Amino acid sequence: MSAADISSVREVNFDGLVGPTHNYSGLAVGNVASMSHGGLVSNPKEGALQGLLKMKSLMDAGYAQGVLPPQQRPDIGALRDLGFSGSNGEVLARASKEAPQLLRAVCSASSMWTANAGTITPSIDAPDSRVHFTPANLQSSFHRYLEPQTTGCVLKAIFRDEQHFCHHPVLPATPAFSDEGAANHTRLCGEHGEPGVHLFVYGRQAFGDVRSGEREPKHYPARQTLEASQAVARQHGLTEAQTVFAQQHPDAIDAGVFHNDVIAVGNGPVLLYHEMAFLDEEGTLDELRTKMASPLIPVRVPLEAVSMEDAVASYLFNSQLLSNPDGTMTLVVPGECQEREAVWRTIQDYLLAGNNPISEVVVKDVKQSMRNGGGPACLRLRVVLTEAERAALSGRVLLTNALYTDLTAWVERHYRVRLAPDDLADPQLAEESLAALDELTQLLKIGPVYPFQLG
Ligand code: SUG
Repeated sequence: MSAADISSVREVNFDGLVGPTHNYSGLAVGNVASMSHGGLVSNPKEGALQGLLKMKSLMDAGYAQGVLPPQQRPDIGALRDLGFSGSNGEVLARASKEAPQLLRAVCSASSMWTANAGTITPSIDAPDSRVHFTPANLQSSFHRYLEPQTTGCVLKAIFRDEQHFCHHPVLPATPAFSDEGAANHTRLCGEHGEPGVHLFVYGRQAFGDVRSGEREPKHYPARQTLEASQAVARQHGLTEAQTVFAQQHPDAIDAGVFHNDVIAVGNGPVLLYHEMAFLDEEGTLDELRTKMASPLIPVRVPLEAVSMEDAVASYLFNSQLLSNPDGTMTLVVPGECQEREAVWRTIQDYLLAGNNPISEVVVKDVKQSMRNGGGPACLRLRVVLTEAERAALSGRVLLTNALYTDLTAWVERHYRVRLAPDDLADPQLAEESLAALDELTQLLKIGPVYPFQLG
């Protein structure tokens, strides 16, 4: 890669649009917010507009911002696969009566959390100098297991140019290869255009002897396996020198940290993490330091400053850490961080006042998503791209003022302001949703990606 190419490299945050069926169904075991808000009435329109406002304000601040469409929900095809038959209305009515938990699952708008869409390796780190993609199988829960097929179609529609982009198959959807994507993957480097080291964090090991010192959570599931992370790294051609595999602390998982991105966030050389993030904290940092070409800047938040309860409730570590041209960093935190005194104090007195590149904190209201356990960092998939790769994108997916205006008007036209669990069986909701998505694919110019469009 030429020097010009390297300096043109930018991180693009692709945020997931909140879908028209966004609701609170309490579907995610081990995710405290989802479990405690199940049954609440949601406001899909407000959720989508909150997400769009976050995207717009980051675009206005000069960060590269992309957008990914939601999925086709309700997934009536999934209900048919499970034996429900008849017209769409009959399928929905029967599922609502006989298996309401299945109906709730096929209506989930969980694809908004694009940090779980897949794992991406930038071309700078790949042996063939292409950007590599693996959609996550999300096999730990039924509602999320329904996502990877359409995710793969969407990624292939946008990153279509084979000269620049390479797509890998989803890992086998079985517990041994349980994969939740970029939420458990952090690339650390100097500048974005310099070679990176890939930190893969897993919750359990599926095969072989458990490594000495390893433990597993007792209450909540570990969603990422070592074997899944290793397979993704292999698919992308990453070598041992470019990878670090670290076990997540099992006590953190039991406290509600269902992904690493609920307790750590990294960008460039900075790794902001809670002391309970890794089972072997020192070993993980040492290995990163040895393998990275630039010095690692660890920013450790101790338990005495932020309790696990505060970390999980505030989502401080699910913030977006964004690089600025002058070498400083901006932390985009959810509004909930202001509601917890210890967290807000830590941000002011420790993060902002500390000896680290974080120089600004920006607060965003993404409450509709937060009530389901999705903060600012869950809502985005980071893709590091050169200028040539950005130019090779298909579709109208990089946010501009015009696209923001179009998407906001689209949400205003199609979305409901109130969705209670009982509304999910309404066949009208399914029709509204399809009409909205059909229009969206035209607006984004990505061609057909949904089952109802592909036939
Ligand atoms: O998989 N919540 C999602 C939240 C994912 C957040 N992503 C990251 N941390 N990267 C999950 O637990 C809740 C759906 C419901 O209960 O209706 C849900 O799926």
